Amino acid sequence: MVSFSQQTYASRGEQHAHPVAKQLFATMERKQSNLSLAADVSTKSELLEIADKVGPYICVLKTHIDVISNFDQDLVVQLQALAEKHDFLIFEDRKFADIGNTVKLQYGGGVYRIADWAHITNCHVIPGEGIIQGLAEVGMPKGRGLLLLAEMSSKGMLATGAYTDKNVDMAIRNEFVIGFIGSRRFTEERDLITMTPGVGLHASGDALGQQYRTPEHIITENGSDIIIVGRGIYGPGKDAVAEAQRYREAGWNAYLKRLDQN
Ligand code: BMP
Repeated sequence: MVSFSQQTYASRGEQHAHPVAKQLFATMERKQSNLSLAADVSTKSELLEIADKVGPYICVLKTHIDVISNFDQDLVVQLQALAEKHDFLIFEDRKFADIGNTVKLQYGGGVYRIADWAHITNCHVIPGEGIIQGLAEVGMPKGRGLLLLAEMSSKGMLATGAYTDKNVDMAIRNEFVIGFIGSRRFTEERDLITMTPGVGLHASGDALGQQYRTPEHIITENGSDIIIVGRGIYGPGKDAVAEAQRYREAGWNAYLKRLDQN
């Protein structure tokens, strides 16, 4: 069988059974973008502004909704409108990590009601498989998808070896799971999408343990599918639109190069 990383995003989308994965692959192909923006800004207006400016170049907008100091329901309404306008999916990087019953409450309710607006969210599997089942009870009926944090990008991270392997096993047997946060392709048993944070063209890291690798390393060499970029796009003194264009091109060229290696 041809490895999933040797197939086009378009054909993977056509074959995929999960509605969110299908939509994501189709969006990537349509926009020729495997770039996700990590929009870690702290106010409603900043988030809406960057989503509107960078929206045309990304396939996924990744949010940390709990860092927005003046969050309200209108923010979500406007984010959804921008997702329609610019054709991207919304990924709330919530990193759930509690028992199944608690994450159900956190995902479906509370102030943020994440399951109502985020196409994708993610979790740690540290509590065991019940966390996936709890999130699936809320997210599956709404047609949402889940990523497992099989690895992290930060220095000294503990998600390695047997723990990473357990993530892969759980992902394969849970249809709510569409993929991973991690640095590479993890399995050929099922088409699970890898999204990789810690991507930068210029810096090697930050003062708090973040580590950056290039799009080419992540996409061409490691077989990951989507690059997640934050400060590389909107950091101090940067022209966010120009940087988003640059990362989109770098990510897409790395994907074309991977296909060429067939
Ligand atoms: P930046 O490109 O500015 O370093 O941002 C990276 C983003 O990806 C942040 O939103 C962070 O929460 C997220 N992230 C990460 O950096 N490493 C991981 O392993 C998992 C993440 O979600």
